[in-house]
Amino acid sequence: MVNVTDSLSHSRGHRKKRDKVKTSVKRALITGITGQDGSFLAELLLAKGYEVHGMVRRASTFNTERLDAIYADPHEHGAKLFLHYGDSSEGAGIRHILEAAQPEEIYNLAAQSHVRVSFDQAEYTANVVATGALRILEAVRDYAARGHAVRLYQAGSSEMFGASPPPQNESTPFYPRSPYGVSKLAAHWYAVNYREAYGLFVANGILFNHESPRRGETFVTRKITRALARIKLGLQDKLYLGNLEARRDWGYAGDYVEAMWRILQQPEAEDFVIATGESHSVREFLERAADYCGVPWQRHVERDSRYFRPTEVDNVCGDASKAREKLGWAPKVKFEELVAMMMEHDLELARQQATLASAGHRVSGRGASQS
Ligand code: NDP
Ligand code: GDR
Repeated sequence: MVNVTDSLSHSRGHRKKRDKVKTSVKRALITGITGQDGSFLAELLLAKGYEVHGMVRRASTFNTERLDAIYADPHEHGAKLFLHYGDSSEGAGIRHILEAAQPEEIYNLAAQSHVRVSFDQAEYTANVVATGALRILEAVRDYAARGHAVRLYQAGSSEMFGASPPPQNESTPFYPRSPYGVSKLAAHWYAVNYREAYGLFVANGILFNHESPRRGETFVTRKITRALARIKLGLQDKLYLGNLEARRDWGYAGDYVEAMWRILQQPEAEDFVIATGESHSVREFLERAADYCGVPWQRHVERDSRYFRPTEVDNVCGDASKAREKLGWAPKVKFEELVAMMMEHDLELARQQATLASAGHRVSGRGASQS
């Protein structure tokens, strides 16, 4: 597990040394580094030779599991990943991290990112997602005024389009349908305003849904693949879901973090839609995943009103022509491959759990009925 405090103190000492010997290594700061996208982006940037700094919020349990594969003890020579405690709800901490890390690129990925939860925690979501982005922009504004050349990526969402009919591109009117969507839209416009008012390099990525085996267990794709695998291995019997008719444009997270990086390498800061251009219903995802592992899903899936949203986004499908033309970006992983990749991963996890269960160990069924 990653020791953030050790990493933080080391990074401060590290900066003192670096101030004396200027290097040409690029430094990036990722907020939300412990999330799905943060972990993929950190891997990508490390592979490109960046020194990567991540903001991690304090939790009572380890929350750095997704970083285990790339973490090296900061005391070791040549460590390139540094973690700092911070939270989007606190501006002072963000400023301290900028001073410690001195990044040339910042990726603001931190968010309460669950749409259904945002209806229960609307005020908190606004604080972290909307005002959190504003706090970063204010810190970046001062950091740039002190002579630092810096570029900021703001993680926007197709949820900002909400009820606007597909296909959605950069000119489609916004019509968010949840506190999360409204908060992301506020962050989007803050970013545009700071770009125009202060000449900062701030770019919005408007990303459609992207998934992976690292997807949080309460988002619908992972909830489905994880539950079907456990049903297949006899570890659970029921899967409770909400609206199966909603349509999403699902891509692969590994492809999408490449787009984030390319957005910050452009000569000018601009906003980009990132999507596959193909949409599927939740039902289609469920059917394909169930076919893949041979589970008769109709026998196991039940509907639960808790998972319906007061206002739903019925249909999103992105038009990423601008990204294709200007960034040279195109998604590599197709829908079918994505489902297979996630199913394979969760079948392996379920096999491990079944082995433990058959040896008499207690195996947690946590998450089987969440969000
Ligand atoms: P995740 O939910 O997997 O990760 C969110 C990250 O934000 C985690 O590292 C989480 O920390 C951190 N975080 C949450 N609250 C705070 C806080 N108060 N202060 C600091 N950090 C916090 O999201 P994804 O990786 O899927 O998404 C990354 C970003 O992209 C998010 O902003 C999301 O809204 C946006 N987005 C995602 C899309 C998708 O399909 N995945 C599509 C479009 C936009 P912890 O690990 O401790 O919970
Ligand atoms: P979304 O993703 O809301 O699009 O936001 P999610 O996987 O939560 O929902 C997709 C669709 O599935 C329907 N659904 C269910 N959803 C969940 N979570 N749980 C269920 O049991 C369930 N049953 C049906 C939902 O109603 C919805 O229509 C994701 C997040 O990553 C955001 O942060 C990001 O901005 C957007 O994608 C783009």
